[in-house]
Amino acid sequence: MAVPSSNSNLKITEIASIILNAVLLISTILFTTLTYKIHKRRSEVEVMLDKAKNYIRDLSVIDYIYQDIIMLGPRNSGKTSVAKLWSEPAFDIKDVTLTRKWQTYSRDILELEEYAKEHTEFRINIKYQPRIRIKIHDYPGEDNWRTEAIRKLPDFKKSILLLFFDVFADSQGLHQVFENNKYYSQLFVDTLRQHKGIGLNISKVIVVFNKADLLPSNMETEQAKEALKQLNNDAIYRIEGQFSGILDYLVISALDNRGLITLLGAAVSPTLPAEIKQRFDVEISKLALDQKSKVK
Ligand SMILES: Nc1nc2c(ncn2[C@@H]2O[C@H](COP(=O)(O)OP(=O)(O)OP(=O)(O)O)[C@@H](O)[C@H]2O)c(=O)[nH]1
Ligand SMILES: [Mg+2]
Repeated sequence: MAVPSSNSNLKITEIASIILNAVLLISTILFTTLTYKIHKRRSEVEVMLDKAKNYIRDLSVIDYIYQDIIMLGPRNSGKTSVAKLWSEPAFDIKDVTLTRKWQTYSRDILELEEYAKEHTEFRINIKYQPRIRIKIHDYPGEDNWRTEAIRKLPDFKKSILLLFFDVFADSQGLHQVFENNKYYSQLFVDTLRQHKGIGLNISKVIVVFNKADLLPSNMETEQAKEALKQLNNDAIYRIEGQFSGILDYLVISALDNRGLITLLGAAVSPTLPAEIKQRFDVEISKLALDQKSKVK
């Protein structure tokens, strides 16, 4: 029987040891190369991240603040004229045509000073540029559109309702416009009451007496406001019954721009976050003053 010699056993052990050493050496080389590459890649990623952070720090994110403004009122009361002037200041209201179906107009009205806030996850200070954007919903002044507008009210959060009244005056003085009373009828109030929860969505209601340019030139705004409330007392009584507490009155003119900025301010300011509201009020008062000085 052949017995393996101790010599050949030694050879096998030597070969195994060489192979093991070679494997160990290759593994070490691979491990070192890989560690080096990972480290290098990590440094590259860190540099890239730093660059990205710096880039983000220099950026200014637009912080849109949206406000829905819903315009109601009888035909001819000037809703579209005001909506157009707010969205295209150079618009000539003589070119306005009767509104046939519900329309919307959007516009960024004011950009306020930048502020910085830390991103909680990335721990970077990000600059925000608050920009106020209005969306005006203009409805034709007919009863079926009034009903449709009320039905849609719950779709908007914190909306502002502008209730337009038509105004007519001539050399004989102010006259009653019956369409106002007809539009803001008992049915108007009943339709509002049918939609429970509407009150929660409406932040402010402004009665807008438009066409102030037709009023006697010696009539003060406050005097005109009281006279117009008196002249439309049935409609006003119904509106007060529904919205007292969140109701305001403004006398404006789309023809000579009187009160247009003040109305815009009154429509946007109530829903703004406190820190933005203060800055907005200051800016809008400046613009309103500027406009007042330009009224013919
Ligand atoms: N004098 C005067 N006329 C105005 C004023 N505002 C609007 N008008 C005129 O009144 C008419 C009706 O204006 P619109 O803006 O179309 O009224 P509206 O409420 O949108 O009417 P509908 O779309 O029919 O519901 C137009 O001839 C306007 O030029 C204003 O302040 N003064
Ligand atoms: Mg219109």
